Amino acid sequence: MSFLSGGNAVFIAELYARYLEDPASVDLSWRQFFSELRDDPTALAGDFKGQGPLRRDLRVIGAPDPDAPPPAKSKPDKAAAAPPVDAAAIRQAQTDSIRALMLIRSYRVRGHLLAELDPLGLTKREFHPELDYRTYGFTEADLDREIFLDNVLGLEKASLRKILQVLRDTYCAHIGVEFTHIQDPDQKAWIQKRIESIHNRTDFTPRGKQAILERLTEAEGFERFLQIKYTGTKRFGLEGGESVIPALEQILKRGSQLGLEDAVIGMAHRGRLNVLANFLNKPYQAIFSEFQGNAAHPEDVQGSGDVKYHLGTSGDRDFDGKVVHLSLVPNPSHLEVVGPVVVGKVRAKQTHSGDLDRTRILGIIIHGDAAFAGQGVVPETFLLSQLTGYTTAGTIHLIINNQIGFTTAPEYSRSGPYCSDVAKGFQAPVFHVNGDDPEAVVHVARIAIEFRQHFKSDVVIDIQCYRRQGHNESDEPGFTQPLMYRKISQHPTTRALYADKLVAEGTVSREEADGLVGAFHARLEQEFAASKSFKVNKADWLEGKWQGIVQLADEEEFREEKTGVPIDVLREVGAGLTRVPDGFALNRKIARQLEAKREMIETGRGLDWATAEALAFGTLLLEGNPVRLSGQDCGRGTFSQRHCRLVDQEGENRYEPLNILREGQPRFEVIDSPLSEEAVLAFEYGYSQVEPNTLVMWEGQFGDFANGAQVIIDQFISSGESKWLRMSGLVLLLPHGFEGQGPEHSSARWERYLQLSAEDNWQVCNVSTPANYFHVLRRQLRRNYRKPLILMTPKSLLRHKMCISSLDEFQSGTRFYRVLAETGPLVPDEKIRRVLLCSGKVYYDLLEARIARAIDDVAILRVEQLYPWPKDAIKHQLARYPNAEVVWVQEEPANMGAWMFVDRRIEFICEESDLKAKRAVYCGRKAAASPATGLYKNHVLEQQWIVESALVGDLNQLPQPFRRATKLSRLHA
Ligand SMILES: Cc1ncc(C[n+]2csc(CCOP(=O)(O)OP(=O)(O)O)c2C)c(N)n1
Ligand SMILES: [Mg+2]
Repeated sequence: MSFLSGGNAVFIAELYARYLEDPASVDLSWRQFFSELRDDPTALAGDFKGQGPLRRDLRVIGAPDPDAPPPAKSKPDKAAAAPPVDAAAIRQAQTDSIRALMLIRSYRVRGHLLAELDPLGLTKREFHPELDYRTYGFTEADLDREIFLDNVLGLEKASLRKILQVLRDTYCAHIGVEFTHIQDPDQKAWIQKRIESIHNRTDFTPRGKQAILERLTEAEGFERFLQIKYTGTKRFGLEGGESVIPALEQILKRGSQLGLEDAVIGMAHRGRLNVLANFLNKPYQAIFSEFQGNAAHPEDVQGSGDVKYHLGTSGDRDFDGKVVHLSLVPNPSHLEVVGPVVVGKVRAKQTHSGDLDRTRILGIIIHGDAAFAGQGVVPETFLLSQLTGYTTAGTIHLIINNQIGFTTAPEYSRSGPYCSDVAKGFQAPVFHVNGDDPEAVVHVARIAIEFRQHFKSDVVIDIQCYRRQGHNESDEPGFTQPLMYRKISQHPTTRALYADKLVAEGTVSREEADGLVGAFHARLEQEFAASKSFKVNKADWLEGKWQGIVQLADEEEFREEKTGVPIDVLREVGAGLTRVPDGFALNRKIARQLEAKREMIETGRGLDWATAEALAFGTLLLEGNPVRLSGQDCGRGTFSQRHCRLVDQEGENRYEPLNILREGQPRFEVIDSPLSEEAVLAFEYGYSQVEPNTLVMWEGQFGDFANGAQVIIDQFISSGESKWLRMSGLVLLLPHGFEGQGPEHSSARWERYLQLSAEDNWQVCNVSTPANYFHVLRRQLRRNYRKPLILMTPKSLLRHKMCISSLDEFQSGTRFYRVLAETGPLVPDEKIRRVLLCSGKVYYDLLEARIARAIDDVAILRVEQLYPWPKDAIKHQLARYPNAEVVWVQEEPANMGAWMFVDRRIEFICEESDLKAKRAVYCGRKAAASPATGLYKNHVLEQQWIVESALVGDLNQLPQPFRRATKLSRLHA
């Protein structure tokens, strides 16, 4: 029993009457409750604005409106004219109205729980106490008494029976709407009005109904055809979820009327071929040809290719004369990770096509029910939805909810009632709809796109359906869901049910409905015959913004890009970096930093890391390339080094010097990301695929946190070009270096990137000078191809006295060095006793110790780019020291860092060059489970040991890197 029932109801009715006469006479909590009770949720908004619902509420009992103009003499006030009624009748009418309002409100909140959503009828709920009129104090005897509603539900007054009927039609038929969790009163009111005004149903024209039937016929016919021609071949068919096709159609059709011009779509395996063929109009022949084992792209010979249910495509479609460009993003098997890639692409398109209000370009993500509920990247993606640096003004999410994930039933897949529940935390409305009612599906699709275009926020459509076959077409679903599948085998298809309905109501004849099936089948037969000789057109993936960019064909190692910049441009940027608007209250420490920068530029000496970076950004901007950096706290910089956004100490106004270098320059976008790695990195990857001429960077707070985005690294960044022929120039900035901070903040685990390196898939660098950093960043955009750049970035070197460059090293004619050669004053090369090869920060430790000990017969070479392996450059340098021992020095444990990657490669060089050294000796920490010690003292001892051993140790005595360490020491055998 509810607190609103029985005697309570009478008490509340009295309270309400008092509230209506004088809102201040009741307690605040009751005041809020009563104001919410009203039909129109904007009532609440009114409250916020300090005016509010009260005036309208007064009308409920016919009291005069205090603000209304005086009534005309001839038309006496309604209340005044009403015949006198006895107190008991008034009480009854009030109580009825209140109870009815409570009931109505409950349907708005919970009606979806009784909606008939499951085509199989397996999960139908019949009763919910909050949706039972008895809960509110009504009895059966009250069903036919007229209740005054004052236009709530569009009814002036109605019997309880009628009210219930309208509520069930609107909230409990084939559509269940969850929207009362939305806090924005306008959005809530909009949805309520939109669905209540038409009882949540569209009356389709006969032509509209026929169009739906046609789409269903194609969706079903395509799967059936594949089933006949390629029985048992995996295709992850859509059968059972065919309504998705007319839903997508409606989103675009209505969308095009509301300004939509471009949609980027992401989806998983389920129904993908169907969406490609029947929605994106990929030629049926092409798909059949792929089933026959032919390559999807003519260039496939160069890449690994991918299975057909992962491939993407793009093309234009015409909706009543309005053209919409569509693209389906290729995706890996890893469910849901394509979502943020889609959103990143949409953002880039919006930004660079001037879609200022973001209504021209839309992201659509199609999900599976189990994946939507289970994968953490889903809420991470929603998280980006309304953030300034990432928003795309809302994505439409379509869940193909076939009530199963592989063999796992919903009760084992999630803890909440709906697979979509996570979306509610992000204020998205959720439309649950029965997939066997295609008109209802199209109806909600229409509302969804209208909502998105109007409110610019995410919407979820949960199409509840079933999966007619096993997980794939060779799976036996009866092993695990025998009852469900018995039911499915007897269940007519969505198309058959809809055709029956249209025949019964006389919209089409039986012959017409069957004729559609036959005609489509005949068309597919023709396409099938033609597929045998199908030739793929040259793919157009390097057109548009990618024009002029080519695939890397020759050896990266021998390419040299002009990345130096004329001195006057460097000075212009330098001056801009230190400029501060008049009246800007600069933080005192920052003021000192800017002063130091100014001096660096003026004297041309001592340029540090952050200045080099800013010069790289600034010069690219002046050359017409936008720059986008996103990552946690990257505006200031994790190590307080960047400060590319200055904050006024008085008003907290923000100022970005790089955005005001020169009039008309492109945008420098620096975004402090939310605390997500996976979705943010995926987003930036998507962005980089749209914008080859923007320097797009993602920075990890510390390099190790990139492991939260490992999926994106494995599935997209390292392998995307090989699988899908899509390039990306994305840069990953990963703070790395052993400085005694413990196991977590030392290693960016770059061994992982090195292990993934092959076929020139990307570049892995660990540069050690500001100038080389400047050049490696600029190189990204100064090449005629694009490859991701994985960059280990420093921490202590940001402020290291020796880690500086001179302005000369940035000027025209200078370039990036893959290997930094020894320049120290040493004995002649042939007398060099030992060559230390290393990468990154440890170089400075070695150098300082060498100077301190006045050693002159040990040379140190820095490998700045590990992949593509600069074999020639290293060979060239090693050849200078024919009599030297070769040592690889690293800070990381032997099973980490670059050792395993370089060991054999150095050996090949020694062999090829006929050096005295046969291979490199390892000098570094022993293999370890955890990257670094948590005890600072031990760290210092370890570091000293490495440096000492490298410079003067007996190489024969060095511990075996992979022999088990004793408890006492991580270094000594
Ligand atoms: C991250 C991830 N884990 C596991 C799998 C293996 N897998 C492929 S499909 C699938 C079930 C997906 O269920 P659902 O999301 O409901 O989509 P459906 O196949 O039912 O359309 C699973 C577990 C995967 N592809 N990705
Ligand atoms: Mg499923």
